[in-house]
Amino acid sequence: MTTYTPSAATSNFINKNHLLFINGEAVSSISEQTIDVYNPATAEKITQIQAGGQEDVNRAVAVARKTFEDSDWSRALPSDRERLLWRLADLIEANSDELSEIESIDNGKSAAIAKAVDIRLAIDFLRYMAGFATKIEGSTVDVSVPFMPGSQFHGYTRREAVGVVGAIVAWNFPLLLACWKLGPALATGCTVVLKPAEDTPLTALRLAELVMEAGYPAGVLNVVTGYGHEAGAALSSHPDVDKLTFTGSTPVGKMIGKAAMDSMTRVTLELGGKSPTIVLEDADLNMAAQGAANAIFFNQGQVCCAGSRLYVHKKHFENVVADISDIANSITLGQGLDPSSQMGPLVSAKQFDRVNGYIEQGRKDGATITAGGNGLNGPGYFVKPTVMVDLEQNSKLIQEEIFGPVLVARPFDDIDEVIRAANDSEYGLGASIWSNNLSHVHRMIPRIKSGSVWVNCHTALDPALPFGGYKQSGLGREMGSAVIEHYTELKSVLINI
Ligand code: TXE
Repeated sequence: MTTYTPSAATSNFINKNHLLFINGEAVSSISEQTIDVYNPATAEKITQIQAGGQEDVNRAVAVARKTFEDSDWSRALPSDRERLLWRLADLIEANSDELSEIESIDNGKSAAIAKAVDIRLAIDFLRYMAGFATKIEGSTVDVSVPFMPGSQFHGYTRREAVGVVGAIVAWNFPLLLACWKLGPALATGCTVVLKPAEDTPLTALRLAELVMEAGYPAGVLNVVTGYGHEAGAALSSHPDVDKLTFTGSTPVGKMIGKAAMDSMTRVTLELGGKSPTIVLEDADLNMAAQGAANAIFFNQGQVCCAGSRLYVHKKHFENVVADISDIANSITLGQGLDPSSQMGPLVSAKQFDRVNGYIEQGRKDGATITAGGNGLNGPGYFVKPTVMVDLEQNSKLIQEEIFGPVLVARPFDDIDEVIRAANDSEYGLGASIWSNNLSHVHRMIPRIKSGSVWVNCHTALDPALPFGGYKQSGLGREMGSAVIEHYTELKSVLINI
């Protein structure tokens, strides 16, 4: 197996003694327990992190509370918050080679793709959020309190930072997801306790260093690494957290939502998906086949809005499936630091077993496999891009989130049928329609129950467009101006003049 050597900066960072990051300082966890971190391309241990627990979360939340209530940060002007966020985005950009290498070694994804997509989107989003720091507005409201006749009033609303934010994120886009939480928190003046996924904690720790370098006061961003059932559960049930924001699985999202309600903590959840890719009769078929392949195989299929169900008009079904299968067979699997690698390994042994388990289930259910259909023998957690047909709409592989490079395709006859099939899911995160018939497309968009609908593209994200789920795909929205509402409280003011 070829060994790819990262830059000296990346190696130096990975080889550091990784501690928690609280109040601007690297500190040991109280228990001093650690968690091993692996490179999923080689299954080798690369470093270890602290296994933070309840007491560490208590420390971090106390610091975040103090910093929110009484510090230079609590007195920062909106223009200060804007300037700092720009500086942070600039620092991420200046360090994007290192960050993408760390992400690649920790998560398995291609470093080149991480730089072009994950890190690029994080930078653009922070810059977009920086602009909001100076544009947080309430409104004046004409009021006439009916039971106080004769009085005159001045009524208005203000938006105020929600306070201490507890952010728990998944491992599929570690830095980007952290920035999706951090951006609106820092634009509005909140403080943050971030719990990265135990599988991919490293870029969050590097981000904490960059936050300090950008000039943020200590205590604005605190990072507690650790297991979900320990550090994550402690953060989600902490009574002094004002808002929780989570990206991860739907079952854990529900647990976090329930814990949040015990102390009426505000909560937004970005959860799983089973997004349909719909190819209509009139679509540009080459574009649709390439687009459908990208929709499922990008990031090894570990994308919450991955196009994991493909519905193709019956006239083109066999051709489109054959084209996607050819594309799948041509994808080069390899280590993320290998510049020729187009697809890396899955993030962990757990995900490797899970995805292979689904492929086996598909076989048992009578699927015909037209590409892939197995994992590679180790080391590393590589699964071949896989395409399956001949499964029923109610089969597990069509209904459950696999979170790997596995596409299941079905033919359809007419638009009503495909809309019924597309909506026949407990999830509702994304959907794409491939067509050049504007009238069909515009009539379909309102009928599809998902937070995003893409036309002739899939998983195309822009900081200005909100992102989030219908149904069991979540609550609330990330990005866009909509996210500001989730990081602020709305206060009504009425003055008897
Ligand atoms: O997710 P978890 P897992 C889906 C996807 C995947 C499956 C399992 O289908 O195959 O979930 O992945 C923290 N209290 N998605 O098990 O457990 C955990 O430490 C508080 C879709 O890795 O949800 C990590 O930081 N926090 C998803 C984060 O939750 C807890 C992305 C996500 O881990 C916790 C990831 C608890 N009790 C997985 N238990 C998407 N929306 O894209 C765990 N965590």
